[in-house]
Amino acid sequence: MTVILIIVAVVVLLGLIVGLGFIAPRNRRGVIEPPSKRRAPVDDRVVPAEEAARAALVEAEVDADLETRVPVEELVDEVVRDEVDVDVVDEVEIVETEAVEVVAERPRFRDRLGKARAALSGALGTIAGRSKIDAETWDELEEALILADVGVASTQELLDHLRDRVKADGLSNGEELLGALKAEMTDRLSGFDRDLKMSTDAGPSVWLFVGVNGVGKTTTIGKLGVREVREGHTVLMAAGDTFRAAAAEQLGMWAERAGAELVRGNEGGDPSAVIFDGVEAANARNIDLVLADTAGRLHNKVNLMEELSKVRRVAEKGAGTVTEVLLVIDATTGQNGLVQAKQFTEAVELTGVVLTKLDGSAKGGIVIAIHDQLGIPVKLVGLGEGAEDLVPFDANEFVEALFA
Ligand SMILES: Nc1nc2c(ncn2[C@@H]2O[C@H](COP(=O)(O)OP(=O)(O)O)[C@@H](O)[C@H]2O)c(=O)[nH]1
Ligand SMILES: [Mg+2]
Repeated sequence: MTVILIIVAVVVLLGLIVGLGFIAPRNRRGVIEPPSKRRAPVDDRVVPAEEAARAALVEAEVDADLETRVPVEELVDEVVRDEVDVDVVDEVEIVETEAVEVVAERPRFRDRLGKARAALSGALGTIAGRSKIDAETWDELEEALILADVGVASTQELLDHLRDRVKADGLSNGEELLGALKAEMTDRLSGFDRDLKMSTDAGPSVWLFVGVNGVGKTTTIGKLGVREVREGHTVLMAAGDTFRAAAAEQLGMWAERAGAELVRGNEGGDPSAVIFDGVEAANARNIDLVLADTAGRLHNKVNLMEELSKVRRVAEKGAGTVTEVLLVIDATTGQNGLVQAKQFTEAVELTGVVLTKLDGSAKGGIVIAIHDQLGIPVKLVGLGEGAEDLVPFDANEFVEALFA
């Protein structure tokens, strides 16, 4: 009996010990916390993909030596592929836009050159009425040409040539003299290649726009973007004017209108970096053409010219080819435009001129001066502020309009 009691006591004791052993790991509420629900410790080294891309882009910001920098194409490519929200990437934004249909109606020189024509034709009208060509006729013609912005040098060249013609062809009155002047002007404007070139190599073509502030660079890019998209090209606009944020906004509006893409940087950022990244983004997306805007002012002229030389070099460091460097000149600034052109040719080799605002108070003669004195063709002419108001320069049509 005692033995049975002892066995029972031992069994009860063992039971108690085992029972307590099960209860011990439980918490007060009796719930076992599954290990999977436990919070992982915070790891500061884990960064979201967008932030990583952004950090990489910021790191890759040009200013330092571009030869040794991280190749941006991979980064941009990654940004493009990951469709990162443009707001997240504050170093380079790639903005997608949709094409908007624009009704094309090309303005004519004759209709828009009102002021230019008035300047010349008033004076020429008197000359046309002369029955003989004498010293007075030559003086009047010289004055008319200078007033029409042809410039002193080109006016002298024109007059010398006309004197020869008068002798050689026996011209005897004002009307014949003007006929010879018209022919000579047309001749001086002929023989230039005014086509805008596309690269035949792989990778995008880059058209760079330079010129002082306010001449119409951004507007010209916008108009041209509309035209090129309509003609079947894919276009990316690079907002290389980082001087003011508003400049990128203005280009952005044109990009939207044209159905082009936009790459922009931060205000005050490196223009070369923005344009380089624009070219790489265009390459990654098989875009044909990059229209690159630049600032028209910096702290001083030397800075601006150095900046532009760098932009020109850097624009070709990646996959693209610079096929046009277009100087934009405001025709209303007259001979000052020629001075600007001389300065810009020292910084970059120009392939052509865009002469804007010929619809304004411009006198038109600057066209002759640019061809004569610089040997650079005017490729495009701005005849207004609208999308359709950019036309290819046509020598015959232009001279006809001046004399009409
Ligand atoms: N009338 C006229 N205005 C123009 C023409 N091209 C540009 N503009 C205007 O000139 C001003 C300056 O142009 P913008 O493109 O901002 O010049 P940017 O500083 O060189 O980029 C704007 O108000 C344009 O609308 C043109 O061909 N004719
Ligand atoms: Mg601008």
